[in-house]
Amino acid sequence: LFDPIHSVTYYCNRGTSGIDGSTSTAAGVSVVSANKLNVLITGDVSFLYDSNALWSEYIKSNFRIVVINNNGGGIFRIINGPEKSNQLETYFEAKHNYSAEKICDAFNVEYHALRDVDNFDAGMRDFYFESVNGRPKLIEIFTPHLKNDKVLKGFFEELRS
Ligand SMILES: Cc1ncc(C[n+]2csc(CCOP(=O)(O)OP(=O)(O)O)c2C)c(N)n1
Repeated sequence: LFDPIHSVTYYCNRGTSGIDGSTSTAAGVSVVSANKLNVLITGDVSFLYDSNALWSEYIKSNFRIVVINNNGGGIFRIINGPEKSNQLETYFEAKHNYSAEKICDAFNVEYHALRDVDNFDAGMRDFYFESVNGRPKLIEIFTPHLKNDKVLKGFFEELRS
């Protein structure tokens, strides 16, 4: 979806086990590349599934997590099929009220939230500063649940044109 930045090394989990261990993978990579900034970009469901990845004294301030919280697995409004099901919200999207902020409290991770576009640039800049206590940082970006798929589909159209 985006041109790669050549100075950045990209890693990803994919396949049927994709979301279960993605935070653990990123945490592990950050431990073995301690002199580099490691940024995990993830969804709310993926983050919550694997939150126990934060149970580690080895992860430090070079580990940063960006959670894009659209309140569920937004992918199921984008791929064909589930959007026609009356089980969409409960069983495909797995809409929830769990809190990334409370998980950060539990694991001593510095938490930030972004709720509107106006604060985006300043919020992201702060997020990339050194953390106060040497611990990892997480920024949660809230996006509108029901607009999310329309924005992404619009972006696909732009790429095609
Ligand atoms: C272990 C595992 N279980 C289920 C899936 C199927 N799956 C793919 S994406 C997804 C939801 C991801 O939701 P979220 O992380 O919030 O990202 P979004 O779709 O909103 O971008 C699920 C359940 C998977 N890939 N891996």
